[in-house]
Amino acid sequence: MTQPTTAQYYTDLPAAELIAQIDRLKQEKNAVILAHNYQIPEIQDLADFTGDSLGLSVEASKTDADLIVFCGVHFMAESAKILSPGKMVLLPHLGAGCSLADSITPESLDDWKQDYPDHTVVTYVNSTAEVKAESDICCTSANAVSVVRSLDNDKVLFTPDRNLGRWVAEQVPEKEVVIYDGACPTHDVLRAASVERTRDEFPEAVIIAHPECRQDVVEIAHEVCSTTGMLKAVEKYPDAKSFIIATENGMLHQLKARFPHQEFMAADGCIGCRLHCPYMKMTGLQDVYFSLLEQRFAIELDDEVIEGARRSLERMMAVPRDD
Ligand code: CIZ
Repeated sequence: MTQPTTAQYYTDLPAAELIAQIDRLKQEKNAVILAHNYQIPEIQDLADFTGDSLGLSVEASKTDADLIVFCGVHFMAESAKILSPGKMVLLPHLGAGCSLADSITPESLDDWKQDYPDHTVVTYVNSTAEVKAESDICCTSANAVSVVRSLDNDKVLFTPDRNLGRWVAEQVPEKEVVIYDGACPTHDVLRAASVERTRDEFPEAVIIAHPECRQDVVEIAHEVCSTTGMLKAVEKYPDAKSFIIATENGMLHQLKARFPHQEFMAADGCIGCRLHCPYMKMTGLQDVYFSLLEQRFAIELDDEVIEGARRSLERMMAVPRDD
């Protein structure tokens, strides 16, 4: 088969025309476009739904769309496929991976489980479908505490994010939580000293941090929550003028759009230059256009993997969210 070249995937259509073409293709193919809160503004504005990875996958499963275009990273599109196995799910940019999800493989999870045969495996949704299938239950940043608390077993293996795992363990001290050594490099790079520097400029600001941040950051935050939780957290402070946001900088776009009268700053004090996930920023309008035009790149998963991963996700969905 002839490999397509990059040139074949380039069009000089201006942005407004690309958006019109995307809209036309979307109607023609009965597609729904999902954008994670960390995507670039143009993609968030174009999407039918914006949100966190699980919320988006659930929304898409409720639609009668034949095609789901997931503007996010690979594991997110996999979650959409797991919840909608009968629909075609497309990831517009094949390079959009996730360092955290890649930090654990089914083999490394299996090795780890051998050392802790009596523990229940709780896996953050930022993981591959194969790893989810090898786990007992999944969790998101919005329900991790409730999921761990809900378990009958007092012995838990938490994977793959060590920061989220530590945060959960602190809140559920009655359980023994053994934590895998993975992290999201975008969140893990942030230190409390950078947040403090931002706060020096805005001393009244409310600090909202994602639980994938390190302990020193979480300790100085007023609120610790998922990206969906951040939108709800802001509502709790109607009189606050400014907020310092410790998560990937794409979240600022959602917050500014929903709360135009309040001010939102990236916690790294450099307009989000460190809180920037290169994978989340790979998808552009051209990728979405070609994705719809040529139905690429379709997520393919073995039935067995879908079944195992779906079981772990459904067990989790039976537990109420924390936010
Ligand atoms: O799973 C997600 O959507 C991520 C990466 C974060 C969040 O809190 O929404």
